Amino acid sequence: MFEKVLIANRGEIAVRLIRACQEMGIRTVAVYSEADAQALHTALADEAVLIGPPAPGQSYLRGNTIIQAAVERGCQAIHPGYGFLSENADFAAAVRKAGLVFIGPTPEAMRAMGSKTAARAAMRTAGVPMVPGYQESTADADLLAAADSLGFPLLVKAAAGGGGKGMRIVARPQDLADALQSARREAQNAFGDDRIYLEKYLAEPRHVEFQVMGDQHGNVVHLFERECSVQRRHQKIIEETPSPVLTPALRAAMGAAAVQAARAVNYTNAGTIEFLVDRERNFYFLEMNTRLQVEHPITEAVTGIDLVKAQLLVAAGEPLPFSQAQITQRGHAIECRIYAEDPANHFLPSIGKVLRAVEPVGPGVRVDAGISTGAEVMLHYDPMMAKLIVWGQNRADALGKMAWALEHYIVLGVTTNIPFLLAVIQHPVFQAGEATTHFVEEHFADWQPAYDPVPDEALIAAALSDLLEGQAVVGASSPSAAAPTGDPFNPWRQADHFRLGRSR
Ligand code: MV4
Repeated sequence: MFEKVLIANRGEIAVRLIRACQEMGIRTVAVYSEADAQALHTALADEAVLIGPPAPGQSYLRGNTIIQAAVERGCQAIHPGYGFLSENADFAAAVRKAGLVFIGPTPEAMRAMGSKTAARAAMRTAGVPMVPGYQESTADADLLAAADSLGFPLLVKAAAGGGGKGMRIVARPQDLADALQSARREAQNAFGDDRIYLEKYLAEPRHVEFQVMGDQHGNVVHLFERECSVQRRHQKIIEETPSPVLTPALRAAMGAAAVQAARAVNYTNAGTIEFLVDRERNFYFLEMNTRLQVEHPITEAVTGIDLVKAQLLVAAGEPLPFSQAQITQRGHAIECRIYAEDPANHFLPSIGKVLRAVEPVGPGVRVDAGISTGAEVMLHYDPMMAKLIVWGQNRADALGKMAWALEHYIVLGVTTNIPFLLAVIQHPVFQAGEATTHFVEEHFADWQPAYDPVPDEALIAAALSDLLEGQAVVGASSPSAAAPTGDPFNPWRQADHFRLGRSR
């Protein structure tokens, strides 16, 4: 096993990766930008290396700087987390070239799945069900001709795409030419690649993905599904497992297809096969994510498997520590993404200092937080503060626990989407397990919070206590004053967290 690993990320995922390493006796090296000198991940790692200014392009995206830090600090491996360099095949190749292990798939597997059309070609060969489409040529004339036999409505997609960029729904033949042109322009701007292809458009699908894991000895398993239909503008908000829409037979078929898909590209380490499920419960391969995903904790909750520890094991060349038959789903898990954003104002990020964050604590409740009391929500980075994960015996139990946890998650100083999340999980359509990918736009288009979740008195108290803490450091006359307030290990700081009753 590795002795020392560099964590090439920040925020909650960096903290989560460091914790897994610590539990396995692996030393960690954090990298941090000038904006993250006081960040939790910087403090928790055994060592920390400053890699540049706040802008990601000058810090967390500088692959060569990060590799150099790993070599200089004597690391054997780099974990990229999600986002930033995690799906950059050139970075993975450079890590390997530097004599280090990239904790993730090979650059070859990343490239095979990175292009959506290359992935579709590989999946067709492997016999994985796919949305009917046309990608044999990328010339406008051929696409126009192919559209007639595919039928309408159809979807124009970017070959280099993902995440909905360069995507156009076309309802009528006469609209296709314009859509091709504007999709090409958007794809060129977003990916530097204007190649596009066509797919039949599925109305109101469900988004169900399967977690897969492969080792370097030819073993590939799946760890069941996550349903991610509750999203807003291609940003996932709530994920759950098991999916309310899968039957045992469908689950088995999709799991087998996911393993087949991963095998087709000799996949190693953790990955996710995304599917769409239509109203008739047909399923179709959509794309593969070649990284550990944000929502991985719900899979951990129902399988009892620590995915990051498994990633470290297989990256070090060990066989998967579990067989397919040993992986089972137990109970139900839900994740809500807590964002510092204002649902009442176009979901704009709410930047500034978090005066107080009081996270819910209880059996079956897990909070993976990157931004907590004293931290700053910055424009440079994703405004996701934390992931709130609950586990229950069944879906009703998990839903009740999530409502409780959201009601007891108190954040002062920035606005959050917590009231919005509560409204979403309490909506009858979500409660019935019937939410499609169109659920949020259909039912929450102009949603406004019914109450102000933060009483003025609480804000004043938090601001005052923040002010007093600052003065106490200068005065240095009590034990709490002796330690710097930025120190996350300062027990005096933890002890004065307070709870507020909330009214609905
Ligand atoms: C689709 C689709 C319907 N039919 N493909 C959106 C992002 C990109 N990764 C693929 N996406 C979709 N592809 C066909 N043939 C609907 C979507 C889609 C979607 C997919 C997953 C999760 C959320 C979504 C929201 C809107 C549209």
